[in-house]
Amino acid sequence: MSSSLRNRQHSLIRQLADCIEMVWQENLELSPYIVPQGLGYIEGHLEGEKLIIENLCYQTPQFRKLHLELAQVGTGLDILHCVMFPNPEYALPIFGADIVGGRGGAISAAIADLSPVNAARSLPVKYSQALSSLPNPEFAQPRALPEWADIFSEFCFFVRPMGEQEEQAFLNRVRDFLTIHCQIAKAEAALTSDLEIAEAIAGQQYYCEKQQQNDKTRRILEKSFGTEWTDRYMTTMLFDFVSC
Ligand code: 18B
Repeated sequence: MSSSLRNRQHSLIRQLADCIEMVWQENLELSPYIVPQGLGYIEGHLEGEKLIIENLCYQTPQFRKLHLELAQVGTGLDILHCVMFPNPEYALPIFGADIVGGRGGAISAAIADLSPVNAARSLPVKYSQALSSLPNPEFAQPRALPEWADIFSEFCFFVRPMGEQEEQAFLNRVRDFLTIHCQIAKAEAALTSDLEIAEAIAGQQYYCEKQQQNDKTRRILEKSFGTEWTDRYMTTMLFDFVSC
């Protein structure tokens, strides 16, 4: 996608959006994903603050939905949101990332994780081995996770990157996570046990219900689109799940 929005966003967001798309294209068999009616490109401005959202989605045999979202609030706030929802027939964790920052200014929040959604709520050994062997740079300002965030793995990193060098370190670590994830996913065989598939579906539901509790996301959307729209958006576009 040659996005007009990303070219106007914070350089870390632009670089990460390009990186995510490149890793997907190089490693996965992408097919189009039909975005719900009216939710591809969205503009809203209820309380005077204009919010623009661009959504890009794909699907693959291993992933029911790959979602990359770029958003711009007013003149000062840029957001990148990305979630890779596995097809529940594959025993894969959920990759998620969220970057929030002022344009030209500092990034206030940068988070990425591969979150387990199996019954044991622990990452498959293949993942923990690969992730443990990555370089793990120190960030000067790590951030504490909120209360709802018990869904994340021990590899989750949540920081306020200080300066260009830390932004690049964040980008490199996300690229490593994505590459490991796509390579493991590509080689993964489908589950054959109905019980394990049901557990994967329940794990995705739990993940989504927790993410839907993020009031900081909700508040930004509500200011421009109201509560009803925001509720629909958070449950159908950002964190949708299939029930058993
Ligand atoms: N998120 N984020 O995606 N969120 O979507 N995000 C914020 O500096 C949006 C995800 C996560 O401290 C903040 O405090 C909007 C995924 C966590 O209480 C803002 C959209 C993950 C926090 C937004 C969006 C995720 C957080 C506050 C839709 C993880 C900290 C920024 C486009 C995989 C929450 C700040 C806390 C913060 C906004 C995590 C403004 C509008 C996939 C843990």
